[in-house]
Amino acid sequence: MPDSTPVRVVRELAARGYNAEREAVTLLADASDPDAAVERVADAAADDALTIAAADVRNALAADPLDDDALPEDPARDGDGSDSTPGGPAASTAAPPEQGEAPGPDSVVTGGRTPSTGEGTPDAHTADAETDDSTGGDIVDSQETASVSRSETKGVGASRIGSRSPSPPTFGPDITGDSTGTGEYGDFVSVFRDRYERLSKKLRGRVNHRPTDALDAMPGGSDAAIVGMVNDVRSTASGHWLVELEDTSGTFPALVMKDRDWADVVDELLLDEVVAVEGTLADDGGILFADSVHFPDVPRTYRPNTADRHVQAALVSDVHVGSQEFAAERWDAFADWLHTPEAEAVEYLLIAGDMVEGVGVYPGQDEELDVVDIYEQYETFAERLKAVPGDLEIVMIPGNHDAVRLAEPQPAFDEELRDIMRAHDARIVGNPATVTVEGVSVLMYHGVSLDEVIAEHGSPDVSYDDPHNAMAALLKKRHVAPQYGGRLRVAPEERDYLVVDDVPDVFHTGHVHKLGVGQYHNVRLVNSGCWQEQTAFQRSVNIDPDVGTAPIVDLDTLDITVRKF
Ligand code: D5M
Ligand code: FE
Ligand code: ZN
Repeated sequence: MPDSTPVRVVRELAARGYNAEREAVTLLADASDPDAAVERVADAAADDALTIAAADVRNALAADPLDDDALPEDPARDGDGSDSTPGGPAASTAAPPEQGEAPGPDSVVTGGRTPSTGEGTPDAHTADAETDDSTGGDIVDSQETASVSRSETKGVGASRIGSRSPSPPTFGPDITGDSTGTGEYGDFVSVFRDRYERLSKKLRGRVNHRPTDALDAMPGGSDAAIVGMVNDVRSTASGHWLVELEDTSGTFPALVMKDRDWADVVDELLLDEVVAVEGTLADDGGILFADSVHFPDVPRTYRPNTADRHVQAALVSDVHVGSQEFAAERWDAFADWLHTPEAEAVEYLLIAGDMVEGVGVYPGQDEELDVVDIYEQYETFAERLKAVPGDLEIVMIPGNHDAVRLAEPQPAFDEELRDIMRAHDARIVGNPATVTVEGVSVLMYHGVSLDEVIAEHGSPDVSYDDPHNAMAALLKKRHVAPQYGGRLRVAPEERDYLVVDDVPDVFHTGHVHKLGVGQYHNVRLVNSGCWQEQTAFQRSVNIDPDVGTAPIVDLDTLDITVRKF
């Protein structure tokens, strides 16, 4: 019997219009002739029944004891040798992930549903980025369990399993439809002024700050504090650090002495972020000797919101449809898994950008395109989306490969693209966006700034292997893309949409194609991997992508299980 028996059982029942309890599916799948057993149970079910319960299966199969073919097989009895082995991959399809369940070669299952820091869990322990307790990033290999034939899964809403009833998500403000930028100098002034005002507010209560132009008039030796945007960081001839801060009235230098035990905080600084520096003015004024540096940060005691029922969200990104490296089989396995009882609590699918490979994104990219027309890429993506159950709520933001402006904040897909992707009625919003599902707020940001943070951040823990540590650094700065210039393009707007005004419960990014799961001051961090195998460019710079990973967040506990397809 093929490994996909439970999946087939689910489909057979769905085709007859029934949902099924998990245990019912297990019983049917374990029957020696599951097809006959499904037939029997369906015949016995009341016409108006919606869900097949385990008891229904037992009753129906017990009703005709003479035909023991359809009864669940005794594991001790000699079978035909090809049946699913209880506890093996097929039998586990309909069971929740458990410790010790046979994972794939590079998969790790740690700690079930309880948060844990068990081995193999992405570790988030850096002093610099201060990510604390990693959540249980349980990794479960779903490749075998979800491998069912494609022909069985066509069509939106093909599955009624689990009768998902997601509530409509709500959204915070994003740039879509509100872009005011004309690209002129004045717009840059206003976006930075807005950033400064909103982030300095978070710091003003914590230090007794003065505007920079008032510092000049203060007597030397006074205690003073500045709340400013980092304008420049350079080392002095004697190895100290000079940090130039800018506020709305001017600039002022702060000196961080190299022998202070917190001096390495300078390594964390990015240009254009807003910080507070406290210290003492030099005797002859003109410079502040720093005693401490403060970030807008997330309170350590932040208590995230949780859903009041058991419901889950799958967090993915970087699908890259249209690339020759698009991992079609893995994506299909994921879509198929969403149809199984195991995935019945997954009611939301959040996609954090790079739906398609795009055209002309990087030099030489056209040589690796499978679909060369951008609209056809979205059409192909839309087809892939149709394999996902129709009763999921889907939320999408664009990424740097998508057909919207590259500069951040990025507006949502335009009408033409929405029309192409209209299957599922996905919620289509800008990048970044805050979406609230079941009371849990998720900050979705594609993640282009992560490249910059990883390159610039002084701590070796902030790396492509641990992208969640770079995410923690962004939360600490309360800005998803602090550094203007470089690789990241920021659009001048009246408002800085990249400021993280409210602390999210979950922060979801993608872009770097690496899996990262962690926690920062109780905010769950998820960088979701990708659905594109290694490209030639990535090979040349040794990027080893995490392909086919789908972190699943329990919205009621915020525990995270990573599914591998
Ligand atoms: O980006 C995937 C990751 O790979 C991200 O960390 C950027 C990096 N990348 C990929 N291609 C290039 C080129 N050509 N130059 C620089 N960095 C690159 P994605 O946005 O999915 O392509
Ligand atoms: Fe990508
Ligand atoms: Zn990207």
